Amino acid sequence: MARKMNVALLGYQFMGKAHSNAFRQVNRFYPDLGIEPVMKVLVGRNKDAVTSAAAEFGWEDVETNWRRAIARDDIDIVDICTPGKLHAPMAIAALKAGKHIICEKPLTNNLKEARDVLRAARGSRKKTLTAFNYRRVPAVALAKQMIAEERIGKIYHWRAVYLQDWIMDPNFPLVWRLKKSEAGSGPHGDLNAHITDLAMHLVGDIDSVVGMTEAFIKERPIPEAIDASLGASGGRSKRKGKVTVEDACLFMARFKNGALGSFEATRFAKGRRNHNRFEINGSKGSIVFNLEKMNELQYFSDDDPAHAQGFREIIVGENGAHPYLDAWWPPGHIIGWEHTFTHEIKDFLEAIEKNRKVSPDFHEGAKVQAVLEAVMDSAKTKRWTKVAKV
Ligand code: SOE
Repeated sequence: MARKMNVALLGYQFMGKAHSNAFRQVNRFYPDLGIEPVMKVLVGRNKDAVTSAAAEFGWEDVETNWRRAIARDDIDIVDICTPGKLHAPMAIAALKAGKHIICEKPLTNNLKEARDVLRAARGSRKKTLTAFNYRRVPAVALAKQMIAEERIGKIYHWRAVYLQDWIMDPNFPLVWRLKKSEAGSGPHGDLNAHITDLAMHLVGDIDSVVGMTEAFIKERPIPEAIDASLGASGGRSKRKGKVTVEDACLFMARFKNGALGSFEATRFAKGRRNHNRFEINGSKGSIVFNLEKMNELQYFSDDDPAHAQGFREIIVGENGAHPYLDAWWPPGHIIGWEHTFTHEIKDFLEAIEKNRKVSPDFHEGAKVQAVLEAVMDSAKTKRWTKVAKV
């Protein structure tokens, strides 16, 4: 009989929806975890909106005060899916209340907050997870396995881009993701965070970085003003506010093991809706992953005879052979983006049940934060910058 653990989910927008779906699915496809997560309480400030989200996603109860939700004795797991500025206070409160915690990425808005979270985590026996979901794409997990099997040999290069285009219209409003006080940074914390985590997961720790940022559109319509002006100006607000984050951030890195890396995150790559791609070149082979074709992994091997060499496309869908896929469909029946969250929750619950480490925990989340911060420092000073120890 699985033991029940009650979950409080803070936030009900995009990530709240993705995590809710994962909590709902996880036992249906991984029935032997030993834990049954109970979707106990969904938390949001607006009572009507959170109530209707709870009904839609399948949560038993709602709460409009996150401190009250975290303090509840019947809550075992806190899952943080709010804008970045709330991650640190929520994670610290949940650690103090002795809960297991999942926190969306980036762990915090800056390195100081990440250190505060780590301080609060000291001595805690509870599990923490920074929700870098792309580690849980089966093709990425396969890349990790193939690197460990030494199929590509010594790694020389990491080359990654994470490209989007959703804010290219200058009339796109000044939403929270475009405010430093809310989001900490722009695509750097939002997208470079993902590819930095993947780089550290697949290649290793980063020693030093040099980066640059640019804000292409400096002012945008204020959303409240758009609402107020609906009708009068056809939904176009005249009142504008300052964009306080970058629109693009590129950086280069030296890994501690000698490999060289390049990273690019932008919201100004026309036509690239969610283009998360990396290439790794080693002494014996190369690996390429592209989220838009997430069921495939490209692999070049020196071991192939010269006349048959070339990049091959592995369809990552074999039960028994490929990570995570036993639980889903027959071989070759592909899976999607939402499955990565189910895999994440599955690994997290398994770690609680078996009392083993789950990765990336808050310490690893803070290490990503240290890299992001070094890049921002370097963009200001225009110098190579050492990544701080955490
Ligand atoms: C928006 O840029 C976003 O939703 C990110 O916040 C997610 O982490 C990424 O997976 C998709 O794009």
